Amino acid sequence: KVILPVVIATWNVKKATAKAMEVLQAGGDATDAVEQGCKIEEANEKGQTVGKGGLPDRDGNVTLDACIMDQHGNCGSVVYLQNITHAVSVARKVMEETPHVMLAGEGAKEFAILQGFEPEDLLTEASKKTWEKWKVEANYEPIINIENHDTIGMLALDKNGDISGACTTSGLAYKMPGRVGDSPIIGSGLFVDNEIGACAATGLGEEVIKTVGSFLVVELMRQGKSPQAACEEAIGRIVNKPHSDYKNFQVGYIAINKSGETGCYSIHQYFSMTKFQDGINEQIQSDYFNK
Ligand code: SD4
Repeated sequence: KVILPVVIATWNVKKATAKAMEVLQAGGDATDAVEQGCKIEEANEKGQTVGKGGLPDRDGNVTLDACIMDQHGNCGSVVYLQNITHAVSVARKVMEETPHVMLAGEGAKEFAILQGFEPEDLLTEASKKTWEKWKVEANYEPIINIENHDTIGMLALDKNGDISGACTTSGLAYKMPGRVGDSPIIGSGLFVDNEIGACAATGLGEEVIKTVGSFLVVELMRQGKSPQAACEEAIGRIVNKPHSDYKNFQVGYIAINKSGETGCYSIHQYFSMTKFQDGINEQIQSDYFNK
């Protein structure tokens, strides 16, 4: 028998999963849980890949991507959002208050301000220093350091058995201005199908988009695969491409199905998933392809 509720998230984000669990225990649904959980990382200035304090693009602009998807299949997303810390909450407002799914750039920011979000400078002193150091040797190549990732993707299965998910990131550090990754793209960085399960991705977004990774994982689960087997096959789609350059980038998936089974898998070592279930909030090291 499955013990509900369950929360999982990419990387080591125990404070975020604890917040999500607190929301669920207090009677909140899965959508409230993933939003509130993701907000913890967005507000954490020390995390340099999400929300405030996120590392900027190569010109020094912090631009955020986020999305959310609920148990009814509704979704909302913001891309290239500037000056608003809680991108995931703006994505939720797009889902709930507009007839659209995605808002980008200036339009997303104007919408957020109209909704009552306070604009602020997201480039912290620490991230500015890190960027300035990078600029000294900046060789305008995409930086694909496998340690340079900790986008938060979070999936929750609430006590009613409903699933929601959210994803939020400042994207790849020192990306080209205007670049958008997988995280706000429904089906790539996140996908939820309340009849089957859900998946979230982290890592080099371009590779996730090319294989529509999260949708793929959910469809594999629909065909009967466990969350673990589905994540492994989706990583296989990336690494088994002819001429795949997978040795030079990381991608990781987490997934949950309707029965509360979970899985995670990545290309390289050191990916992890945080899981909170039955009173235990733990970091689980992911198995990986490149051994
Ligand atoms: C992106 N997938 O923008 C994100 C980056 C990431 O952990 O996952 N970092 O491509």
